[in-house]
Amino acid sequence: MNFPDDFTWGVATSSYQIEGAAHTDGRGPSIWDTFSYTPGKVVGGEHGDVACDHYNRYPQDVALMKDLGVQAYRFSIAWPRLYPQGDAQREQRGFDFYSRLIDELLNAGITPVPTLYHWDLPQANHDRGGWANRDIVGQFADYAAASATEFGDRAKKIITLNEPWCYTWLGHMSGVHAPGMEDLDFSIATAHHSVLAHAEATRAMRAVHSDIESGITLNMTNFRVAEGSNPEVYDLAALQDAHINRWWIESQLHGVYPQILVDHYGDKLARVIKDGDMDIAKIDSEFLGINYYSDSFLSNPAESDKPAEDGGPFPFPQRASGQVPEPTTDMGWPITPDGLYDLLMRIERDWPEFKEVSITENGAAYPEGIDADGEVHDERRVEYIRDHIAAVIRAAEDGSKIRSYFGWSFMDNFEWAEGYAKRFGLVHVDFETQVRTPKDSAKAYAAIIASNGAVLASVGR
Ligand code: IFM
Repeated sequence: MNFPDDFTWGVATSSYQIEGAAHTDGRGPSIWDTFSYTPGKVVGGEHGDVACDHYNRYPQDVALMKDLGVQAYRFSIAWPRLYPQGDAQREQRGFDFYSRLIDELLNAGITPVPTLYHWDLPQANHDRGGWANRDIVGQFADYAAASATEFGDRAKKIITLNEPWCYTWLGHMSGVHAPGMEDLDFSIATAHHSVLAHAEATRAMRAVHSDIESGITLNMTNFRVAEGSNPEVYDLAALQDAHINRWWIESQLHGVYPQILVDHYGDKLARVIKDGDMDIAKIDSEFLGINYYSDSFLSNPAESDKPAEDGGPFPFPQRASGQVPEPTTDMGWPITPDGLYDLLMRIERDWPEFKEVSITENGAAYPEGIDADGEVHDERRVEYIRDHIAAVIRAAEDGSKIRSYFGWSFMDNFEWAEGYAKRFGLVHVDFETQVRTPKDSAKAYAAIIASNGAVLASVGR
C-alpha cells in the first residue's frame, strides 16, 4: 500500500459534541441546547452541557492526539461562543478559546482544520428565522470573515459547512435534529441559503487572507437499488442522489441545481431563488470534504417512502430503507468500504474540477467499554477503519485526488439525538470521570499513521 508522502492523517470532532462549558465565558445558547432540553428529542434526555469537557481539558486532549501521532485535527467553532446572539455583538473570550486551542495544536505539531458550522446555530439567530431567513447568508459571511481574521494566520484550511443536508432536511423537514421543524418550505429555503452561505463565506475569507483554502463537507453516499426493484425505486434513488450529493456540488461547480429537483420542487424552489443567486452560488473551492459512513440501500418502497405529488413530505432513506446487508454498526448502518472507493472514483469521474478531496469523517459506532485488563478491545472498529483506509488507498492509486483522512471521532461524544450511548470514539471517554482511554482502534490508527499506511494489511489480523 503506497500512500502519497504528503498524505495527512487526522481525527475529527465538533463543538457541541465535545466542548461542554455550555454557559461559560459568555457563550450564547444554540439550537442544540434548546433541542436537547426539549423532552423526547434526545435519547435519555441527554445534552451537551458537559459532554467531554473539552473546553477545559483541551491541553490534555491535544497531548493525547500528539501521543497517537495525529497530524491534523478537525474541530468546529461554536458560532454562539463568538457571537452569542448571532448578530454583530462579539464575545472575545470565545475567540480567545479557539486561539488557545490552535496554538496548542501548532505547538504539538498538529495542523488545525476548523469547521465554521457544525450545526450549533445561535438560538437568537434561529429566532429571527435562522437558515430560512436570507439574512443568514451575510451573517455567516461576516462570521467567516471574523474567524479568518482571528485564526486565518494559523489555520489555512477552513471548512465552511458540515453536512448541510443533515441540518436542512433532518433539522427542518423530518425534525429529528435541531431545530426540530417539519416544514418543506423552510427546508428548501434553508438548503438554498446554505449554498449561498458557503460561497459568500469563501469569498469573505479569501478577502481577509488570499491563501485560505476553503471547502464544504458533505455526507455523501451511493444509492444501491435492489435487483428486481420497480422503476420508481430507481427514480427515488436518483432523487435522493440529487438531494444528498448533487445539489451541493453542482451548485458550486456549475451554478445550477439538478434538474430533477428543480422539477420536483417547482415553484417552492423557484420562489426562494432571486435573480443572480446562481452566479453567487458558483465558486471554486480548494477541496471537497466527504463524510462517509456507509452506502444506502433501496428496494420497493413502502407507501410512506414515496415522494408525495406536491413534493412533500419527502422521504429520507439516507442509508437504509431497503434490505440492509449485514453486519451493521451500532447505528444500524451497513459496512460498505467498497462504497468509499466507488464514491471517490465517481467524484473524479463526474466532478474532476475539485483540486483535492478529503475524507473529513469516517468511523463507526460500537459499544465496547473498558475490559477487565483496563483496555478497550474494539476489534470491529479496527477492521472498519482498516478496510475503509484500504479503499482510500485503492482510489488514490486509481487516480483519486484524495489527500487526507480524518477518523470520526477522536473520542466518544454526544451523538446528537442518540445521546451518549452511541460511541464513535477512537478514544474511550468515561463520562462520569472524564478519563480518556485510547481503544485498540486508536493504537491501530497510530500504527497506520506512523507507517503512512504501510502496516495496513496486517492491522487487526
Ligand atoms: O456524529 C456525527 C457528526 O457530527 C456528523 N457526521 C456523522 C457523525 C456520526 O453520526
